Amino acid sequence: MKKLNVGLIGAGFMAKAHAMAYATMPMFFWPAPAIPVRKVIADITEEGAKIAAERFGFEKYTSDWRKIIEDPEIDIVDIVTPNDTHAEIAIAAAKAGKHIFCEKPIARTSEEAKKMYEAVTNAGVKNMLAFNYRRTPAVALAKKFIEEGAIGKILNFRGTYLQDWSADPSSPLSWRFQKSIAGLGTLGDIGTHVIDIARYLVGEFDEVVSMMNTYITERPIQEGVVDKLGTVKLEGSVKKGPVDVDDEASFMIKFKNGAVGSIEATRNGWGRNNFLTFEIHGEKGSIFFNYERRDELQVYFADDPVDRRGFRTIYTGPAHPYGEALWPIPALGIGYGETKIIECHDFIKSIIEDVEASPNFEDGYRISLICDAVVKSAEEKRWVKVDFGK
Ligand code: SOE
Repeated sequence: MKKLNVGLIGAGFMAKAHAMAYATMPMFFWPAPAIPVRKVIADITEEGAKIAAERFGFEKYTSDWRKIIEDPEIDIVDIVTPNDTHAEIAIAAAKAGKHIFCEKPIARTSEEAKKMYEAVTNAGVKNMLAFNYRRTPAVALAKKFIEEGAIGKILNFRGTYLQDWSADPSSPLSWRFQKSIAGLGTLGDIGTHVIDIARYLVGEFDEVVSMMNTYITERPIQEGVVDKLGTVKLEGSVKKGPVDVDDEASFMIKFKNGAVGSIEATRNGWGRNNFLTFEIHGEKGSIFFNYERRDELQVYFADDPVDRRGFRTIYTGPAHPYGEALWPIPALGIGYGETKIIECHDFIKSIIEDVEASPNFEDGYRISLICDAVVKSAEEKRWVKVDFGK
């Protein structure tokens, strides 16, 4: 069976998720499109990279990501570093002819995203962005129902992504709160996941009107760069630094196909953990999904007999998208790991079959342009058309 050598750049939370997916993908999807080989991992320090190689099962390690780009053995460069490094690494990898898998959001700005999109297009390499939630079987099932016309023409999409890990002011000033590294705050970090799902299920955006808020304007400065996602609290007389990104973004949407919708994203919503939800109303029914109950898709079909109409819950399993590769009984449990395994499978399949991966850098660039419109609307307090011609 064909093998593809992976160079993973970064060694944090996402490195764990991606390494696990490379290791286990062929155990789920068999025959696998190809076997990913965990060849080299890069971290900032030699010691960190050595530990990461041992922990995540990589054959080699380096503290210089450029060595991975220059390595003729490497087929796939996988970028799991903070947002400020995505463009430089991806453009170098494209020039070296590597296929690229990159964590979301694509970059800090649409200008960087455009350069990345142009680089992969010029190089003709496969590229994919890790908007993994669309790979949840229940979300793919929603897509199937919509495409089959089961809920008719879509009228309205209501999406949320609510977390609470930054609601506490003593959560440190990690890179996610700094514009120079992250680009955007909540909008870029998790709002983009819902934008990806809305584009996947409903279609392209046309106009937005938005509000953006920063509730906690300074946070305690932490030592080191590792983002602990609210698990660490720095209290007392710790020095503080400014937060220059959004904590919350809420916006309404007009889609190009005439549907309307709204998205709310916050990392300051106490009690909400990974509350990524959508409710879609169509002319013939409705669909509801909540990632915190990700084995379930709720559907309502208006052509059911009147005396038995109501939302019903479908537990995803072998009969549903990706089901044969996963677990043999519905509700045995889909997790974050499974979404990453499916994502890894779909990317490797796109390389082997020589077809475009999805969502790719073009999608990432378009999502960046949508974010530009959301930011502009919040600043100018008016509806803004997304400028896809930029
Ligand atoms: C933090 O908000 C975060 O880790 C995001 O960056 C991920 O994309 C999301 O899946 C989980 O939460």
